[in-house]
Amino acid sequence: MGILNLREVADRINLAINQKEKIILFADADLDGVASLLILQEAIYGMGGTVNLACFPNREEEGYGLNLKALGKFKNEAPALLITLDCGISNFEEIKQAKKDGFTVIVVDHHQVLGKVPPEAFLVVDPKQEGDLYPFKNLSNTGIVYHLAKLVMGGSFSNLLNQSFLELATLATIADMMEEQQDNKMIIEKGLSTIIKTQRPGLLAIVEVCNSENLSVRQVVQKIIGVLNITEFKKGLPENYSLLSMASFEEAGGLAERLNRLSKERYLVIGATVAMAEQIISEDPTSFEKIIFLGKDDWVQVLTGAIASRLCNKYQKPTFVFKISKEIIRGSLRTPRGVDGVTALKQCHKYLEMYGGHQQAAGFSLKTKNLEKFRKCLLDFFNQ
Ligand SMILES: [Mn+2]
Repeated sequence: MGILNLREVADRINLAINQKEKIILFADADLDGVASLLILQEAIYGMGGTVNLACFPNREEEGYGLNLKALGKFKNEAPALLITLDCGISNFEEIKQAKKDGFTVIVVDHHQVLGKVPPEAFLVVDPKQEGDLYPFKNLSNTGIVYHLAKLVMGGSFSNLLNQSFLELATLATIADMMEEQQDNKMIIEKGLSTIIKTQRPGLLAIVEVCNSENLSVRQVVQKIIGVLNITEFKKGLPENYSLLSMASFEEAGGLAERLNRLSKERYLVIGATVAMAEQIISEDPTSFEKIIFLGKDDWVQVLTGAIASRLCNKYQKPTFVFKISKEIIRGSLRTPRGVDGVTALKQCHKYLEMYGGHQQAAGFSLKTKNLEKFRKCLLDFFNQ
């Protein structure tokens, strides 16, 4: 049994290519989203089609997923096929709006389904949705798109492309911390076998920056992910995407060096923020007995996931880390193994604007005025 709706989505994309419909791809800006978009884009080009717009939400400004601000920006492109990648499964309102605007929306996501799939979406692919009989549920989004690309390209899918896509899927699977079993294990084994000598110029440039004699392939890949998984935007595009889509190795070299420097700075900021959080927790341990719930107005929103991960590892408690601004708060949640964070968010969703993710790693946003109510609700939930 294949992944539910995957064949239908591939057929719909081929129809759009043949009828020269506009195609817009909208993906999360982390490595899984970026790799998903790259693969689908290259498959569409491989079939003689065009991607009219490749978009990524800037998390600092737009938060996670499809959002009304982004929709406003490309509203004039309708009618078009709008495909969300590594996001979309919880964008009920936004997809409703997109449909109203004249878009045919397809969701390709791997995050938890919040009860139902967005009803206004034309087609939804998500192995976690009801009725999906595909046995393996923990593919990265890029892993799903890899299968989609195969279906879109059919007989035109070359060995070279297959290997290149597997390299991207490998990076995404490890970056998203998907369990390395079954399908994922296979993807990673194949991807790692060629990644150091990759044909993709931008990836080769970052390999060169991260590689050194004493490191295993796996360690090099971990370094690459450290550099590429969180990203800065430049001219509206995340720089990891810019790098991985560059056609010349020479051009890519400079950007790879710069991203590597940026990531080192970023690790210093993460370290300093974690230290500050630990200080706050040690001064008032009773307030953090059940959950770690912490945010400041000068914390960097794109780093909240990494900060929450470290704190959750150390304290082994559900950990909520967020950046506070005047109107809206955005943040990340990490939970110890066996604790389902999405269910906690679902329980308190009336205080939230937006939430979603995986059991162990999720995101949320809320109005600043609801912060205390949200905290109380979480405490009630985790006190049960
Ligand atoms: Mn993902």
